[in-house]
Amino acid sequence: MSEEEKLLEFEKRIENGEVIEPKDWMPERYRKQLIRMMSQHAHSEIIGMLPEGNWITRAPNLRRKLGLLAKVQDEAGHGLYIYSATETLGVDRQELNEQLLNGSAKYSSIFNYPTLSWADIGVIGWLVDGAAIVNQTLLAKCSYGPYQRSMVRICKEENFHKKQGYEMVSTLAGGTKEQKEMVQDAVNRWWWQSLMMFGPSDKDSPNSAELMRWKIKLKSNDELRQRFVDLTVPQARVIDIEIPDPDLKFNKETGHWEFGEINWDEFWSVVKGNGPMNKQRMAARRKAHSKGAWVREAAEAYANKHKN
Ligand code: FAQ
Repeated sequence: MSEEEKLLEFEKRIENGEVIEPKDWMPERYRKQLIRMMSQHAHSEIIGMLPEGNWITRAPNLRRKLGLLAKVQDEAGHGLYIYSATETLGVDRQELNEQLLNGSAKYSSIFNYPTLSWADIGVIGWLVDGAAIVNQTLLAKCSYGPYQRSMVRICKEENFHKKQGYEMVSTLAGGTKEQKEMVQDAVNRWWWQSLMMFGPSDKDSPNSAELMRWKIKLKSNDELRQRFVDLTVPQARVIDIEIPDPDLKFNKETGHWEFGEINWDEFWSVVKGNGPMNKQRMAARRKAHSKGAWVREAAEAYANKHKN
C-alpha cells in the first residue's frame, strides 16, 4: 500500500470512530501532535502539584490536610499515566522530561500563578479541576486508545477534586466576613486564568483544525470554554460568589452566558515564560530532578543487575 493509500485508510478509520492503537499505522504528523499534546498535559499535572503542595503544611485541620495530600498525590499519578501513554508513541520519558527542563515543551499557563491564601486551594479544585474535567471528558473519547483510556480514571479523580474544591469554597463563602472576602479574592485572581486554560480563541489556534480532523480534539477551545462558563456561573450564584466580569450576562436566546474579553496579551506572556511564577516553577522542577538523580541511578543499577 502506498503512503497516500495508508493515509486514506487511516482517515477512514478515524471517520468511522475507530480507535487507533500503538501498533497501528499512523501518519507521522498524528504521532508528533499526540506526543506534543500528551507530554504537555503530563508536564502540567506534574508542575500542577507545586502551587497546591505549597499549602500542605498549612492546611487548617487534619481533614483538609488529608484531602490536599491525596489530591496532590493523584496529580502525580495522572502525570505518570499520561507519560506512560505517551511512551507508546515511541518516545522515551527521559527525552520528554528534558524537553520540559530545557523549556522546549510547554505546560499549562494556569500553574504560573501564586497560591496566596488557603482559599486558593478550594478555588483551584473548583475552577482549575473544573476546567480540566470539561476538557478531559472529551479527551476520554479521543481517537488514540492509550490517551483515551488514561483519561477515564483521571476524569473520575478530577471530578472528586472538583467536588472537594467546591465544598471548601462553599464552606468559606458561608463562613465569617473575612472568610467570604478571602474566597472572593481568590475567585477574582483565578477566574480569568481558568478561562485561559482552554487555549487561544479558535481563530488563533494553529493546531485545532488538524487535531479536530483526526478526532484528537472533539470540540474547539472556544466551545469548551463556553461550556465551562455555562456550568460554573450557576454554581457561583448558589454560594453567592461574584464572577469578576462586568460583561457577564445570560443570553436567553442562545441559552449561554456571554462573557467579556480575555486578556490575551497576559496569556501569551505567561505561555512565553513571563508569568508571575514561571521561573520559580521551573527552578523547583530542576531542583527536584537533580535531587532525584540517585534514585534513577539506583533503579538503573537494579535493572542491570537483574538483566543478567
Ligand atoms: N497554557 O493551537 P493551540 C490540569 C499553547 S491539566 C500553555 O490551541 P492545542 C489538571 C499550545 O500548546 C491542564 N500553553 O494548541 C490539574 C500551542 O503551543 P505549541 C492541562 C498553551 O494543543 C488540575 C499554542 O499555545 N491540560 O489542569 C495553553 O490545539 C489541578 C497554540 O494553541 C491539558 O494539557 C495553555 N493554557 O490546544 C493538575 C489537556 N493553551 O504546543 C493540578 C490536553 C494553548 O504548538 C491541579 N491539552 N497553549 O508550541 C489540550 O487539550 C490542548 O493542548 C489545549 C491547547 C486545549 C491546552
